[in-house]
Formats: sequence, C-alpha cells, structure tokens
Amino acid sequence: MTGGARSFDTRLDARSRAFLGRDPLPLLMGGREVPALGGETRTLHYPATGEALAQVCEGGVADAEAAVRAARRAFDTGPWPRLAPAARSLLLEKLATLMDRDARMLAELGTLETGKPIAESSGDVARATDGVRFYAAAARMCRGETIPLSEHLSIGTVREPLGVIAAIVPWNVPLVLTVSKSAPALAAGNAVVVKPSEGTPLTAIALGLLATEAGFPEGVFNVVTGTGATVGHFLTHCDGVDGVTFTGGTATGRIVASAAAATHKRVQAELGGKSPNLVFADANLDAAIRGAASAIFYGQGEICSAGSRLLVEQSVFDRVVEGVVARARALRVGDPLDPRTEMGALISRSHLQSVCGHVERAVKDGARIAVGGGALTIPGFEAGAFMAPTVLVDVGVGSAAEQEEIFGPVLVALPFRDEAEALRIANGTRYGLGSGIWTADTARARRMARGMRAGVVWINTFNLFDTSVPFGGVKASGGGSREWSHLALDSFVEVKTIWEQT
Ligand code: TXE
Repeated sequence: MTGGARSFDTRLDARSRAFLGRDPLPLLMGGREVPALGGETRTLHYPATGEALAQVCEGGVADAEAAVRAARRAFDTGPWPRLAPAARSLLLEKLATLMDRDARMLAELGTLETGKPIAESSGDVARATDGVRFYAAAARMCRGETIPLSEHLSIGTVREPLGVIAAIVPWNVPLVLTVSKSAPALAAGNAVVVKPSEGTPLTAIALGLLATEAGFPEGVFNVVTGTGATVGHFLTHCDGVDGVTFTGGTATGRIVASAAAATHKRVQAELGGKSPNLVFADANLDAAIRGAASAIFYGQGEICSAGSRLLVEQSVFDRVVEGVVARARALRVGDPLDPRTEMGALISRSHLQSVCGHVERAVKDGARIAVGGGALTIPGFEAGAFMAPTVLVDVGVGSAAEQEEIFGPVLVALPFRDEAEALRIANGTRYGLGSGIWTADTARARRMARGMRAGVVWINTFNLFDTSVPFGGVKASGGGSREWSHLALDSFVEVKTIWEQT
C-alpha cells in the first residue's frame, strides 16, 4: 500500500507488515500466485478506523473458471486423492505447524480484516490450527465397512472423495470457517477452491500461502477472491465443482442450494440464527448473567449462534436483565489491537447502519432500550464501525426484533411463565441453530433440551465449541450435514459399495 503511516502499522508483527505490503495480494491457483485475469484489485479497509488496509486482486468469473480447472486437474490426474492417507495427514500436520509459527500474523490479519478484538482473533487462530490438526488425524480414519451377506458374497464400502469442493466463506470468522470447510475436504482427498468473503480474504490468502509452503500438490488448495455475484455464482453453477460448503445468510444459502441442486452438487450449509438462551429462576443467576452477556456480545454479536434472544422466567426477569445491562455497561469496547479490548468494531459502517436500523424499528414496534441502542464514538477511532452493546426489553413475541437475525450486539430479553411457554417462544422462529438452558434442575434441563428444535443445546453454558464436536442447525439455519468432528467428513465423501462374488 502506498501513502503515509497508518495507525496500526507500528503495532504489527514484521510478518504481518510484510504480508500487507504485498501490493496487491494474489489469487492462488494451481500452486501459483497469480493476478486476476481482468487486472482488477480491491482495496480493503480496517473496520476500526476506515483506513486502507491492503490491495487484493479481485477475481472474476474467468479466474474462478481457471481455479476450478486447476482443482479439477489436481483431482482427476494429480497425486492428492491417490496419496496414502498418512501422506495427506502429514501435509495437514505441516500446515498446522506453519500456522503455529505464524499465529501472531494470522491473529493480526484476522483483527484487521474484521475489526474483532485481538484476543478473539488469537482464539480463532488456535481453533483453526486445532481444526487442521484434527483433520490431519482424521485423514487416516476415513474408511468404509464390510457387510456380511452370505458365504459367497463379499461386500465392502469405501469412502471416496467427492472431487472439487467450493468453500464459500463469510466475513465473521474467516480463518476458522475457511478451515472448517477446507480441512475435512482435504483430509478426505478432495481439491478445494476457497472463495472468501470479498471484504475479508486476508487470512484465507495467508492460509493458502502456508499450504503452498507446506508442500501441498499444485491445484489442491486454491483461493479466488471476488464477489458472490460473480465468483460465488460461478462456483455454484459450473459443472466442474462436485460439492459446495457454504456459511452465510439464510437468503444467500437458499440461492446457493437451489443453484447446486440444478447441477447435482452436494451442499453443506450453515446459515443464520436467532438462538434462544433460557434462564430459569433456579439457575445460578450470576453464571447465567455472565453467560447471557457473552453469548450476545462475544464477536460483536456477529456470530451465527449468538444467544440473541434471552428468555427469562418472570420472577427473576428484572434481576437478570439488570445484570446483563451492568455487564454491557462495563464491557471494554474499542481498539481491536489492544489485548484488553472485549468488543471491537462491526464489520463495516454499512453493517453498523443495518444493525442500528433494526434497533430503530424495534423501538417503533414498542421496544424499550435498556442499554446502548446505537453507534459508539471511540476517541482515536472516530470513523470506526463501533456499536454500543445493546439490550432491548418490552419486545413482542413475533415482532421483527424477536424473529429476525440482527447479527450485531443486540439482545432482546423476554419473560416467560413456565416451561411450555419458554419452549414455545424458543422454537417460534424459522431458525434452529444454538440454544441455551440455565437451570439447577437436571431433569428439567434434559426435558427442555429434548424439546428444543436446534442443532446445538448448551446447558449451563453457551457458545462453547470444539473441533471434535459437531456443529450445525435445523430449519432455516442449515441442516443436513454437520461441520466439525468426524461427521464433517461425510459432506466430502461418496460411499461406494463393492460387491464381489467369491
Ligand atoms: O452474507 P452472504 P452477507 C448473515 C447475517 C448478515 C447477512 C448478510 O445476518 O447480516 O447474512 O451478510 C457469498 N452465490 N450472515 O451479505 O451474502 C459471499 O460473497 C454464491 C450469517 O455478508 O450470505 C460470501 O463469501 N455465493 C453468517 C458468502 O457468500 C454468494 C455469516 C456469505 O455472504 C452469493 C455471515 C451467491 N449468489 C452473514 N452471494 C453465519 N451463518 O455465520 C453471496 N455469496
């Protein structure tokens, strides 16, 4: 980048500075760093200050086509799918080691591209690296079974890679989601084309460069930047792609799924949410308050499984809401590169406007702002997309604020009378991703967990994740297959049955 010193330059690791200094950052395909065929570039901005961050080659349809061709070659005739699982495992392990080496750079790039606090980005890097390690091991566990039918028939299944996988990634947790999509696909022997979100391609490009350094065969791990309307559209419509793994908004997810259906692609999708977090009067209320606040304010609320609806038993409603409000007031919002910061900037000014628009509409619909409610001006970061942690009360069940994903630090709090009403409200949206239950009564916790129409239930905790634990949703939150754990491999393999008369 040209121009004067930026507010963040001197605070970065030398590797981050060198990475950002590459002008423009390339596309990665066929094992090579290449410019966009059309010669276009995009300037990325740091959401906390609005400063220009980096120039990135902006891929288009021709670039996506070239990446798919490279991936196709790698899969159809290259060594990768034919390698012994142990050899694939070793390369993934090497990638994880390089991610450890560059952990600080990856965390800084994650913060610069998203505006999230560095403490969270560091956690993202640790989670992503653990994900690569998990699938390094899982590469050796991708196996079939034998089925005894009769003495003269030998029947076996093998789990074969699908082929070329398009990984379409959103902007909220770019590195973690690039890994959750590509690592199991690679472990199973597929070739991958990653399409990062147009505004947050840095960590995906950095990961791609590390994959090249680790020695992945050419064409196995490709990264094409660009918009959903061009690159995303091509990847979901073209014949050369066999499977799509997508995380993003529910509306886009529908478009992706129908495009993929038309060309017979496997789809793994993880979409939006409006996750309920239920607090019963018998719960450890201090823990529930802490949990409820972090469920919505972690990641600025830009998390698909954010606990964005707090449902509280009537008798303790005021106490719990006051507790969450106090925590919202105490949150350190500001400089994302400061390790003490607890909430950073939203992804962009336009997303901030959208989130504030949801709050304004809620107020028109009769909601009351218990805390926050709008943009925050942080000294030294005046052009940043900061939002005050917000809690809304007097929100109607069925109102837009209670039903729609806001994707920001906005919590709606509603009282309930009994278990049946709690469950009715909890299950009363089109989404079904996360859900929380806070109670000291184990039997009730299990009863409620069974009643939740959600892919994940957390009891006396919220938003815990682990590489070895499946994650995903039901209804409009996605559905079908799961991300993470050994189950994620299922999205990227085909089971072949072999009958043999003996
Ligand atoms: O997401 P999109 P956006 C929700 C959240 C947010 C809303 C919109 O509510 O406010 O979605 O965010 C690519 N064919 N989530 O617009 O459009 C796009 O380029 C193929 C929830 O950023 O879903 C990007 O790489 N691809 C979510 C990716 O899809 C297309 C995380 C996601 O973008 C495409 C992010 C198309 N036609 C947003 N159009 C979660 N579940 O965590 C776009 N893309």
